[in-house]
Amino acid sequence: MQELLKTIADRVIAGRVDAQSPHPPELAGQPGVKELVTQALDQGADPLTVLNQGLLAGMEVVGRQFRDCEIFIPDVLVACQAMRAGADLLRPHLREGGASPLGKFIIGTVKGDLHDIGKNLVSMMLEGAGFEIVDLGINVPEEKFVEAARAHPGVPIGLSALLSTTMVNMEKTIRALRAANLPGGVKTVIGGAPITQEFADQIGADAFAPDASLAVEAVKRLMAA
Ligand code: B12
Repeated sequence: MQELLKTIADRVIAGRVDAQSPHPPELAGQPGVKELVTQALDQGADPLTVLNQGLLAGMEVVGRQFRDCEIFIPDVLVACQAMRAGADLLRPHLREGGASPLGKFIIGTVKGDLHDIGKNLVSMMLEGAGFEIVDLGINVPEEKFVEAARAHPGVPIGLSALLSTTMVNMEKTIRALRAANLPGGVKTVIGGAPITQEFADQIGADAFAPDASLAVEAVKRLMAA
């Protein structure tokens, strides 16, 4: 199984979605992430292990190579496509069988920021834990968060940011939510690669989680508080 998980990570890095995909030419005819994830699930692999040790392990390498300028935006985009194809297959398996909705959760990537893989993973894990997700998408302005909070009273809100230049928009969003003075207030949880607990405290977010699994716990804690 370890070998298969490693191959899944390698195929994410190579951006190979499936066996029919023309990219990359040197892997023509070879299985892609879709076939390999299906194979792992058929062999009884734990979906969370496939996510963490296959798909996310691959994305970690992609992140490092992008940072070190070894690969460029088009390479990152094909890797993201492969990662998404695998995540789509895992989604139904991550759902707790027939769990009744625990409540809703609003989530979006803040203004100026187009990164959505982390946000989508957090959504997927929360969905799996029994939450109904209201996904506002990417590049979400403060007003849209406020509008959603008004439409879904008492529902906690998750903010995602991946850029140091857009982290500041988390603070603006939290301020706008407070200024809207909604009955019962609004609880916020934030996350994204550059986000820390210290930053969350500094901007007055109610919670922070460094990854999708801990996000589920953080949201459950927020709702119980
Ligand atoms: C993929 C990627 C892209 C893709 C995005 C595709 C997409 N649909 O998302 C593309 C190619 C479009 C892109 C563009 C850019 N990117 Co980019 N990108 C990345 C990369 C390689 C991976 C990010 C990722 O998806 N990681 C995998 C996911 C699973 O991890 P994650 O997002 O951190 O999410 C986890 C946690 O953080 C947490 N989490 C995330 N959100 C939330 C929300 C809540 C509520 C909670 C609780 C938790 C939580 O849980 C998630 C799951 O465990 C990172 C490198 C890195 N190491 O992060 C750079 C990176 C983020 N990008 C970077 C840059 C600079 C850019 C560009 C400016 C590049 C350019 N010159 O144009 C543009 C900006 C575009 C924009 N306006 O947003 C920099 C940011 C540097 C900085 N400190 O600001 C990074 C760090 C790369 C680098 N080292 O230079 N990028």
